Amino acid sequence: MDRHITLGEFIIENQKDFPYAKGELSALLSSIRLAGKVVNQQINKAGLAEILGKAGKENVQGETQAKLDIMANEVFISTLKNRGEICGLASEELEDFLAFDEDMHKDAKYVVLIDPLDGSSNIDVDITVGTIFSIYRRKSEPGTKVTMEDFLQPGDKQIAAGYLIYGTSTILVYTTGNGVNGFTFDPGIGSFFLSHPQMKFPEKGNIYSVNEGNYVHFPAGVKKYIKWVQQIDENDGRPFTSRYTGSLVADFHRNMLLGGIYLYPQGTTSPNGKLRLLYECNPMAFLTEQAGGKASDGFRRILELQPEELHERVPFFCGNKEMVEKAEDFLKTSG
Ligand code: AHM
Ligand code: MG
Repeated sequence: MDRHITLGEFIIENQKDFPYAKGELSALLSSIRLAGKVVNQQINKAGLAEILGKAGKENVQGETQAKLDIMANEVFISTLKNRGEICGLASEELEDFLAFDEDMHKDAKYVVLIDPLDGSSNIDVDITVGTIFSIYRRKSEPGTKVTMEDFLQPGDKQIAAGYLIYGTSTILVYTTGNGVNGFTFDPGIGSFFLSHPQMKFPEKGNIYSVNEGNYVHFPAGVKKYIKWVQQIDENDGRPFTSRYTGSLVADFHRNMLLGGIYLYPQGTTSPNGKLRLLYECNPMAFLTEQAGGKASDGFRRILELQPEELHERVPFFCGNKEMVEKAEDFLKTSG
């Protein structure tokens, strides 16, 4: 890896892409970088520090929280709050959004939506997890208290989005609407270095990522698509390879590097699938499109969906354009 450009330098250098930017977005991205370093360090020593396992509480979605879910949530909230660049934050782990209205936040223009620890079922078994973030400009007047409307914006209004992947390396990947770039953390130096400039889905992909244990619940179109990817066809490299970790960040990252599709469809017991529009699908959809891919709910572009509530779920299909379009064709014809 070429250790020439740090994430900090890159953020400052690219600040000029924003005609209205006065450095707040750069400062906000730097706060996310800092919180990511703290969470990364905690995850790495989790087994030793005895912070693995369940916390004995449920989050707003009725899911059991892991100790690290709570830790990551607290680290991101306190880091972002203490630096004053945002006026509010919504988290997958909290029922309501937080409004920051101390003096230091009064001119803040941005709100952040976050899934602090994605893939938390993988924490205790040493499999990759991640953090997903999404940034919008507030709609309400600066100086007033943030409102629900500031958070319920369609994904195409995102100013920036990205994720941290805590894997064999820790990598921060983000976009501000000008391509997708990835930065690998060097723990010896304590800095992220540009390692994946201008990330793009390869032209063709041959990986599909889906929880096939739910097959029986899927709509007919998805069942047919899965059977189609498993058929032999030398022209397009089928059967495709199945890879599914249970961490969206890990499955997405691999598919963007190698070419593939990620699916979390609706099912008979979960009419909107599992993934959350605001914390997971919108940021991943923004990255997907910026990397030349496609993200939809099977019929509609994710980034155009008008959110109705903070924790709403949506079926999610994202990855190489051609692969997502094929899945959509099956859904259109078979439902
Ligand atoms: P989480 O944010 O509570 O960890 O849930 C989201 C995760 C995704 O990372 C992953 O792709 C999916 O849930 C896995 O769900 P399942 O175990 O149903 O396959
Ligand atoms: Mg998640």
